[in-house]
Amino acid sequence: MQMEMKLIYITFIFCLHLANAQGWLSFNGYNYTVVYTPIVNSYADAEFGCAARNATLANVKTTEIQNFLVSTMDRNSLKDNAEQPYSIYIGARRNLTTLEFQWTDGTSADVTQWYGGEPTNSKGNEHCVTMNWNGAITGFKWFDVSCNYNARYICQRKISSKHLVY
Ligand SMILES: [Ca+2]
Repeated sequence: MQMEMKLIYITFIFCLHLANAQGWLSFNGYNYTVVYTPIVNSYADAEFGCAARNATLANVKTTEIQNFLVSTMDRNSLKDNAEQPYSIYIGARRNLTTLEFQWTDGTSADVTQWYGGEPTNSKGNEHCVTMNWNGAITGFKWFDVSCNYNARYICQRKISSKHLVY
């Protein structure tokens, strides 16, 4: 009997681990996950990482989504990015013709969460967007950055009956 209990307990812990590893959280019809590791060194790699999860980079179209994502961030997992701490790619990118920022679905980013003074488009080379957390200073507000930047990323996928929600 004791052995059986042990087995149930181990199975339970294992499932818990899987659920955490999966790490998808739902909000308003979408699942989101923040990929903390490995840190990617370009927007393209972040896109690829989301595609591998049957997802796209997160389109943070509303303040509600922004607030939800901020509330779920694991601050402790954001500590060891040496080059530029605490940056996380989202799905906004500058359209090089109009210079406006667009989401991965081509809609324009009308509601934005820029940090004060951003976007700066420094050296005319900052066409991607990250949330940045440097404690209360930047509070996950957005920065335009080079698309070859070391950062984590957030993926989203629409919830459908095909996807299990953990
Ligand atoms: Ca900038």
